[in-house]
Amino acid sequence: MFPIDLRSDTVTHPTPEMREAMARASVGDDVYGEDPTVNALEALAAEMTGKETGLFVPSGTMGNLAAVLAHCGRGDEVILGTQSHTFLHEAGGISALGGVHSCQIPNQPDGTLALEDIRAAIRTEDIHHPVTRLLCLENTHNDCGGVPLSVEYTRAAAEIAHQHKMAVHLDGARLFNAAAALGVSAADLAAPVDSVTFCLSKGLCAPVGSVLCGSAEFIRGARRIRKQLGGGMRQAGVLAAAGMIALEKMSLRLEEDHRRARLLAEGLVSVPGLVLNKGMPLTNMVYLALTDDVPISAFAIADRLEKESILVGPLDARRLRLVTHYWIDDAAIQKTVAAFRSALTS
Ligand code: TLP
Repeated sequence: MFPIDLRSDTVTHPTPEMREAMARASVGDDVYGEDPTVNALEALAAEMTGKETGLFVPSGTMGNLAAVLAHCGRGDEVILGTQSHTFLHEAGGISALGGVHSCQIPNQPDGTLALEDIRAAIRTEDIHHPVTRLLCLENTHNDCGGVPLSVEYTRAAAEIAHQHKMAVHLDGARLFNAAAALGVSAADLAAPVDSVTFCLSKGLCAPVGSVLCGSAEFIRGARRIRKQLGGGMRQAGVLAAAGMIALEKMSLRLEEDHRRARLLAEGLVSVPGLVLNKGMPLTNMVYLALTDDVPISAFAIADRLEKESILVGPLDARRLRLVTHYWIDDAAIQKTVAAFRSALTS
């Protein structure tokens, strides 16, 4: 029996249909551009994000890294949020491997970067300054609670960047969750930006992979960088086959995960000692905090739940994150709420 694994949507296993498609996939050497399934996936990803072309990469981290390195040279500056995944959780790759300087500005609680902060962060022409080359946004914004950023906001932020001859990259690891939550298409959300990464291996359930999309010229550069990073894969069609199902089918069912995240949040706030510290979920993430009177830590609660085969993600001693996905059903939600209640009241 699988545990009820709410630590992330990255834990999703491929569906039986994906496993069958993986077994049947036509493959070729993708570094030669000869894997038909990868080519089909890249074309579909480009179509769904409204971009010219796509590049299959092993992870969201590599997609963001290849994008930043394709947009920026050594010593150039990227503006990104203090709570962004690229700044917090990608091991400093953009500076370690690309020599790219980061200018971090605060994320607002809704995941956005204030437009006036973006304007103020753009460097003036001065020999002492790095050149501000890129703005990075994240949608949905993970650390801000899985919040979706609207088309209007994305357009306004991108307009500022473009006025200053900067490019805009969108970390859309959960772009399809944002699209489902806002009732718009992924292409609508990506239209204002120059490049976008989205992940197949999170809520979309594929075992491995992300796609970076942008103009043909940009992707040519990113393809070389992927090779430099060691991310050129060979018969990757076995992975891309699962990615096709992720895009064609799994992208259509994400509202179900969002409904369950709300159900989970509603259940958990009825448990004494628990509060939602990033508000009611708008997509698939529930961020919880313990009230001051709770005598045990979030780590202790996670250990206790693990004994009942329920895995949750403590972020620090007082906060936890729970993420819903395809393998979490209504019964799992009820069981999780009951387990929290017994951990906190007995
Ligand atoms: N996020 C993971 C952890 O790394 C925190 C998670 O469990 O949520 N962008 C965003 C917004 C992400 O949330 C993630 C993964 C990535 C990029 C990186 O994707 P991978 O794990 O495929 O490198």
